[in-house]
Amino acid sequence: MTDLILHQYAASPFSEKVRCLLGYKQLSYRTVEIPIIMPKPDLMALTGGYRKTPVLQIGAEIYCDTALICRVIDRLYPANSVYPLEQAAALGAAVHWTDTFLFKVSVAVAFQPKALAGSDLFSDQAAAAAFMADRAELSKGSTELGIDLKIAVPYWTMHMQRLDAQLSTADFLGGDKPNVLDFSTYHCCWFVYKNEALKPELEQFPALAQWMLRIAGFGHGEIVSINGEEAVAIARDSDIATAPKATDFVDEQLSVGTSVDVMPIDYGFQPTQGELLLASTEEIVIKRVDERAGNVAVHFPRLGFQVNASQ
Ligand SMILES: N[C@@H](CCC(=O)N[C@@H](CS)C(=O)NCC(=O)O)C(=O)O
Repeated sequence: MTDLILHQYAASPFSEKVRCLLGYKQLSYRTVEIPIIMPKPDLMALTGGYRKTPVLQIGAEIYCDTALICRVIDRLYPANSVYPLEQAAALGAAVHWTDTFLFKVSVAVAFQPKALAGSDLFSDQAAAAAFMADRAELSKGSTELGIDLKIAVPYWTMHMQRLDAQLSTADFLGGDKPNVLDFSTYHCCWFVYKNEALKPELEQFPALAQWMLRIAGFGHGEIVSINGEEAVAIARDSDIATAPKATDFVDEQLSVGTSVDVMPIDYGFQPTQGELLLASTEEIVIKRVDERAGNVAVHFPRLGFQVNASQ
């Protein structure tokens, strides 16, 4: 059993990205099933504000956003790395596009009226209304999560055609082995084609369908489920492992020890406040003290986040 604890929920596409990577790496880990909508009190005790799904915990180290979570898993378990150095920049760009733009397109496609008709969540009117209100709050002040279905559908079809063409030449987007782009792309496809009303549309993309079976075949690894309170207690009983470091890049005006707010730049504008431990070109880490979780170090990827001195 590794020390990894994944805070996630079953229907979450970004959680599926990480679960599949953990399956590929054949790891055993713990999971906490977090609520699909706010409030998420145990998660907040750990992140201090960041509310998106999933979050990875290792003791008192809390990792936000799958862009960082997948790198951390790969760094700790480097066998069959999904970050081949010879493609580092190209993959970084492609994965960012996939996890932002393609994900937005997939949300529109997956939430189209014919897909919602058969959904358990949307057949319960009160649950559907609570979900819609929560997601409106999540995207407040942002246009990054919404795109009209009419605009989204041709984009989706175009990319599915390209994927099908590429995957007719190789088993994975990474060639004969998967790389991180396989996992990013998979969670968007999974989100759309796991819906019974949309599944038949996959038939027009046979190589893509075979690739989806290949990724699904990795499984999710070996999972032991714990509850949020247990996870918070693990954080409280652990020490922060990240040492403060004035690295080669610290944002102007900011230095180690500065009180900062860290927040996504796309949606989910709920800041996490803490004391800067590290701000490298790749990662931002802040220390915060929580009354339940004690001292925790909260990590964010640089890409997709902003750091501002607390007012
Ligand atoms: N850039 C983030 C995106 C995460 C994201 O948008 N996750 C969705 C669920 S798949 C979410 O947070 N939805 C709102 C929620 O779960 O409260 C990442 O890569 O982790």
